[in-house]
Amino acid sequence: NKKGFIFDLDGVIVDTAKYHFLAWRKLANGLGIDFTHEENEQLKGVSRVRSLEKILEWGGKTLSQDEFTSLMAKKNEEYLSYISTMDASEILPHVSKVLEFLEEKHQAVALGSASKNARPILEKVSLLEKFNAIVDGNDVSKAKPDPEVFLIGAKLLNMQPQDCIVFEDSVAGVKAANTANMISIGIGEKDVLHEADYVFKDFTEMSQEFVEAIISNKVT
Ligand code: G16
Ligand code: MG
Repeated sequence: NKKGFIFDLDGVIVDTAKYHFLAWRKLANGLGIDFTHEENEQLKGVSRVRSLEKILEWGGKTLSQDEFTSLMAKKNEEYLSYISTMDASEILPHVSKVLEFLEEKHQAVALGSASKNARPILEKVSLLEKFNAIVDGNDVSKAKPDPEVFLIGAKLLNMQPQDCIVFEDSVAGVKAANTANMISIGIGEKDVLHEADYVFKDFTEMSQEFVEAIISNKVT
């Protein structure tokens, strides 16, 4: 049996969600806007453009197109400075183990990220060659919660959506996976990711038996 396993990047493979948060908060504070951790959940998995739009909405601010573009560039510069020192030690617990297990079982594995920085990050943590296909923010026209990113992933893996499993840490990403008709597995808090088919706090909580059951159709 062969399934398609599609991994989100930020917050699933590496903990870059904290760097996005720090960079956005710095930028927002510079505009006199603050946002809560709860609001930050709404930025996870969401594109760069949409994230800035949301922050401006929360602060009741409007900007010219030029200012908007320059702030996006500023945020990315700040973010890049955080990720410039990343290495394999920032891979989240048991991620490498899960990827190795899937390889052993000859499963199809893809990345499905909203980030335009996905490839350089995977290179930095030496995981690029673990993926049979990579879909990132440069490949999609519609951001999560639109299912486009995962549907392209399934296509590149030559798998039907219903034979795909998505690992996601964001509400938007779980919605995208559900809309794509894939099995959604939330990585994080149950109360935040309650729309997911299954939720694990992290990959250390997900047993090999569970993955085997998915592969052999005992979990749907
Ligand atoms: C990620 C993050 C989002 C971020 C988006 C765009 O997606 O979760 O917070 O805004 O990518 O990233 P960038 O500014 O690097 O293009 P994912 O889908 O990997 O969680
Ligand atoms: Mg994510």
